[in-house]
Amino acid sequence: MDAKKQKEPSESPKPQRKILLMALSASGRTGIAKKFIDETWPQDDKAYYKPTIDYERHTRVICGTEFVVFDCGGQTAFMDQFTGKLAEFMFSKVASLVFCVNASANGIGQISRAKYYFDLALHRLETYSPSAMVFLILTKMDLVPESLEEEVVEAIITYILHQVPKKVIIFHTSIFDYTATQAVESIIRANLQVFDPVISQLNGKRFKTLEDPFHTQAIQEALRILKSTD
Ligand SMILES: Nc1nc2c(ncn2[C@@H]2O[C@H](COP(=O)(O)OP(=O)(O)O)[C@@H](O)[C@H]2O)c(=O)[nH]1
Ligand SMILES: [Mg+2]
Repeated sequence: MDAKKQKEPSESPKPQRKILLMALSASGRTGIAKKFIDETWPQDDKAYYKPTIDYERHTRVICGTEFVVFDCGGQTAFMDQFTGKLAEFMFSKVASLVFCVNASANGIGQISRAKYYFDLALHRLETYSPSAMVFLILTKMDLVPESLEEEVVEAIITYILHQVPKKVIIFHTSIFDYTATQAVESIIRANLQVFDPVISQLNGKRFKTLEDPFHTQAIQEALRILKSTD
């Protein structure tokens, strides 16, 4: 056999999914990014956290699909750039926008800024990647007293989704329990189109915390897809 031919790559390029992770600073965005790129990362290891400068790009291959995760710095100057002069670069070919909102008191104190950038990001997405999925993660839920949880979640969702025409899938997470991992797994599954995650009916009133009652079905579906790509 021709040696030159042997060296040619036999595989077709992997399908890619660009995931844009956005949030104001210290909203727990990098904590979520880590779940995409390194499942083994200990959730409570604070040494991993440092302010994200500009953006960090990570890749990971899952089920033959390359996930390209952009962890976008949350300082105003960066957010203005991403939604301004870098908008075409940032928002083109996006499969999913994952926007994190810090549900703790600190986050609620900045919610109008979060809403401003969320709306701006949705506008840019509409221009450059109109078919992208949108996920909203309410982070740091462990810092919300249980007695206020429902009220806080409902208030944040109502505020953030005010006049948002697009379907938005919502998760509530804490890095100190399994919810952050579950949310990321669901987003990955949605991007692999294994099955739709639990979708909130976003009328500003009804929402669901993440549950995955479909383990068996999901595993069977994943196996079917894996087998068909053999
Ligand atoms: N209590 C609590 N703290 C969190 C959670 N997620 C992140 N943090 C903390 O919040 C700070 C900022 O998190 P980070 O992921 O770096 O936020 P980023 O600036 O949005 O990337 C860090 O000190 C984290 O330990 C969470 O779910 N619960
Ligand atoms: Mg960060």
